[in-house]
Amino acid sequence: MAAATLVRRIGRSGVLPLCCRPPAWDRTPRPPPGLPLAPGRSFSNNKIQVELDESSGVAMMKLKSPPVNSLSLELLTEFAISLEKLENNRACRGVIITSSVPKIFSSGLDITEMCGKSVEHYTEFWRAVQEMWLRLYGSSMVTVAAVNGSSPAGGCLVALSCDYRIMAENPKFSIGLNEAQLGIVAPFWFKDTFVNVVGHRIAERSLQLGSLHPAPEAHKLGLVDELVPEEKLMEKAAAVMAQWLALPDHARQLTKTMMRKPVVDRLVAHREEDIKNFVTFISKESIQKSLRMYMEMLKKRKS
Ligand code: CO8
Repeated sequence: MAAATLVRRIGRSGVLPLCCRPPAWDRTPRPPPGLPLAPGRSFSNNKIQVELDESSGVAMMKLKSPPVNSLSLELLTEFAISLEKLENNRACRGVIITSSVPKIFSSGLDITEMCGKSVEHYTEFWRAVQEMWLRLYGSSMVTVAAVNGSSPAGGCLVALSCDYRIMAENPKFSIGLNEAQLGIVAPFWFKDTFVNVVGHRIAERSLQLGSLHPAPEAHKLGLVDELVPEEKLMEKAAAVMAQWLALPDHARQLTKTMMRKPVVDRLVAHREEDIKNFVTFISKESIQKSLRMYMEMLKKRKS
């Protein structure tokens, strides 16, 4: 999607450009349960479907971008807009993120957005990746990832950024930050998010090896909190959500802020530098070659 189209898209959403607004914890806190709530809303676009159940205060966000839910500029933008709409809706207190594509949660960043494009495009793309993460990691809502398929790299980041991860117990589904396998390096805030979930040693080994962990191994490492049979995934996600929502919002939100703010602040403080680093790195011919070879390998694997 062209930059101008995206700007128009953001304009139509009625939501200010995300980079202009303060993080969730600098805004007015959500009202305690029991106070009158604004009307809820379900909405959908080309890439994401969101359904809000006003009685429970829980939204279901489904990624629906076949064949593999790769995080394109368009999907990332819709993702951030959807989160922002929910964040601003007082009826919504929690979000369950899942996929409507069978066997795939998300295949990570759309590699075609990082191949053979202009510096302007890389800049815009990376800003959108940052924005999605800032919105999700910094969300004041309870966020639960119902990982119903494979989830490499950026897909894993989405899951890691939630408060809780439940994965379908199918050993064919794998999850991890496999950037090293593509000849690229996970940025510091991917790494920070990973370390905060699994600890330094596991993150260090897994990142260096670019490991994709089958679901049972991911559970053993603490990368996902629970494994459940696929058919029980949504039921379990709803139960976990209810447990988290049983606490007073303000106490949970302030605790979340205390735990996550330093990591978010680090990216916010170095955002432009991070974009510059990405653009320089991804523009290198050697990196472009690695990405092209990786895409060819994916295609060959099929035939
Ligand atoms: N981006 C773009 N296209 C993709 C991606 C992707 N991430 N993943 C798959 N595709 C494409 C395939 O090329 C294929 O295209 P086509 O139909 O035209 O041949 C189509 O999607 C379907 O893919 P598969 O046939 O492989 O589908 P399967 O169901 O067999 O497998 C998988 C699904 C497991 C998701 C598999 O496609 C896979 O492993 N994909 C690669 C995932 C991956 O490695 N992602 C990493 C992306 S990089 C990232 O997220 C972080 C980058 C951080 C940047 C830091 C730089 C400084």
